[in-house]
Amino acid sequence: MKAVPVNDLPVSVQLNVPDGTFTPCIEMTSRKVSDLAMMFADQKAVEDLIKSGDPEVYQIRYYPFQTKNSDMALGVTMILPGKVGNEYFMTKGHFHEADNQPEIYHCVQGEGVLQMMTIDGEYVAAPWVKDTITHIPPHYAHRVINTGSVPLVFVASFHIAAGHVYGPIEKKGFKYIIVEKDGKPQEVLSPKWA
Ligand code: M6P
Ligand code: ZN
Repeated sequence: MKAVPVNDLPVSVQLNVPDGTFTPCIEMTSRKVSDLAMMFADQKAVEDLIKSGDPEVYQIRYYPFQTKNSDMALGVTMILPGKVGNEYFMTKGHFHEADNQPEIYHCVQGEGVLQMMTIDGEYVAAPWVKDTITHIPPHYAHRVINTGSVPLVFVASFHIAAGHVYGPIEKKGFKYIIVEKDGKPQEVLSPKWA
């Protein structure tokens, strides 16, 4: 993430819910299937999608509210509807680097699942609809999955000092994956945990 401008004055941004954009915005990151290739169970489907144009899976917009002595940040993520094989589009998912750092996620559009899991595999899945707000305590990795047919948009509030750790999720993923079965989302044990 970019170097953070220090600003001790109040800041407001204006969110456009349908596409998850807001103004002004400091940084936008786009993640494609190739950026989270190792996260999906069906590696053949990953390869085929990359060959056929490597579609975008989600966009993150970021605003760090860095003052002289505080470090709140805003992240708005828009996950497109879609699947890799039969597994729904999702964020990479991460732990926080600092072990005293929680986060609040607010789903403002769409439907899906917020998966949370400790490093020991203690797993909690929160079903998400518009305006579900979830507190993610310290030590829980977090990933959002879009199981609906419109972009899922969620607002995240966290401290910049929380940091992101992706390694354990890249290696082992979450205990369960969410796949479409008979037209509906279903939670099944991840092959990496079987
Ligand atoms: C939220 C916040 C960000 C995070 C983003 C996408 O906006 O938690 O810190 O980067 O979601 O999640 P990930 O980094 O796991 O792809
Ligand atoms: Zn986080």
